[in-house]
Amino acid sequence: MAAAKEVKVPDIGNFDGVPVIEVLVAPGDTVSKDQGLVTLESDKATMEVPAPFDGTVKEVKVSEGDEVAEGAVIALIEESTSAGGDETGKADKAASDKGAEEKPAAEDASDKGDDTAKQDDERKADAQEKEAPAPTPSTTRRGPEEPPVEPGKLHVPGEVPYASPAVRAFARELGVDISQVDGSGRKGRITREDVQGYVKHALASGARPGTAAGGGNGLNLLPWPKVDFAKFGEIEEQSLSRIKKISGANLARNWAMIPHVTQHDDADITDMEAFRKQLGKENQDVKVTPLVFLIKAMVAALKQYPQFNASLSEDGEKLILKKYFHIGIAVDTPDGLVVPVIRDCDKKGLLELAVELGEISKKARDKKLGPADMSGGCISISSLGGIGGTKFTPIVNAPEVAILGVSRSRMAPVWDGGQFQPRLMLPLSLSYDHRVIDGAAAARFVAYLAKVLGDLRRILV
Ligand code: CAO
Repeated sequence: MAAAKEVKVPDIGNFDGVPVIEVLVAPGDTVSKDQGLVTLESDKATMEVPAPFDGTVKEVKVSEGDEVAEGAVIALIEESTSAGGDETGKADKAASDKGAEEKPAAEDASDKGDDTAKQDDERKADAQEKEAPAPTPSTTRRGPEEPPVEPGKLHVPGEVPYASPAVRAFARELGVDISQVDGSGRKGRITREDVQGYVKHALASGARPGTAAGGGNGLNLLPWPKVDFAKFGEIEEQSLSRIKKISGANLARNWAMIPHVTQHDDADITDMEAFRKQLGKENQDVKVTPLVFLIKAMVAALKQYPQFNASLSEDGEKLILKKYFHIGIAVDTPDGLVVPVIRDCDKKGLLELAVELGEISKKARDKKLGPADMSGGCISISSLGGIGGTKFTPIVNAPEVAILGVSRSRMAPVWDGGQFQPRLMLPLSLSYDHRVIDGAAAARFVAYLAKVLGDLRRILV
């Protein structure tokens, strides 16, 4: 019998303390290669840590609510000697994949029926509470191991709220800041119903989830219209995907908190397009689209105007200027929008970027992107050029300070001083954070981008 091997958290980018939101296996389970063992959730995404080989789980080293970093041991697995894994393993995988894709922990609990789920939840929390070591101030664990509240005492804002990981996950999905929710459970524990009640109250009072109900940083907007659409005709309800819920909350925050302005301009890409076509003919195994030229032009513009390669500090007091050139690319997937990042674009050639763009787009559409793939971006490009449109106003991807929207190129008559010439024009739309970028700087930045795209030799300057 082979000795059990340690399975560790792989490279998840520059993240420490990433919460384990779901443990998908238990000792004794048969697992097959690539089957998810645990689910981690950073601010950007959720990802599963997969089994590196077929085998049997001997020990699980983490619990829901633990926080982990690269290299942390997740489980001990004894590698199976038979190749290919057995049918049980495959069935387990199918079940766990389904669970991971379709049912966050919180929803699992709710599906059991409110009472049973609530009792299960209470029992689990109680058991874990008894087993948990005495918490210390430096502890990095979260969830049920957090300090219990005195009997009967409700949560006071500012204190660490006490809620199970399932309830926390549920609150996160709804964009609710759990520290704002009062707990009605035993010892002041926050229950799923408390979160639901908070959202209902927030909606009724005009505030949105994630803001203090009826005040705080709430925008004091009218309540969301409540309409019985079925009264007007046939309808069908569809749940939003997990990506849509996460990106939706981010987009709403960025739209509400960043004073956006969008600057439009056109680049003459007639010569660039001729070169692109030539490059495509010479390298038929690589798809070279206008986007890779935009990435290179973006690097040149960021070098020329460094305040666009920057982020505001959390307190809004400082600008953090970046000396690297990592560019986020908005990718449309059936589940929603994701923004993987291509790193060190200044050091890569057009063909290398084209290959990488193809790889990350595929990875995004195959739902294989992890937090590391989506972090560290300096500025984003959202290209709808392959689809159509003349202009649009993209939303800045905080904490970046600008985003470039690209629409479809078109032939247009351009006056050359003596006559009109047919030129291929590419519409550019730069949305920027007006707290950081002045309108004149944005106009110069986009004009420079257009100049580089009009004469690619400028990339070398
Ligand atoms: N003008 C004219 N044609 C364009 C173009 C433009 N600006 N940009 C791309 N095209 C062409 C390409 O050359 C390609 O043509 P062929 O099929 O003849 O080779 C075709 O349109 C399709 O391109 P593509 O979309 O597959 O490739 P891309 O490199 O341009 O974009 C990717 C890749 C992943 C960014 C894109 O597929 C995508 O997902 N875009 C949507 C992004 C999005 O949803 N943004 C909105 C976010 S909300 O702010």
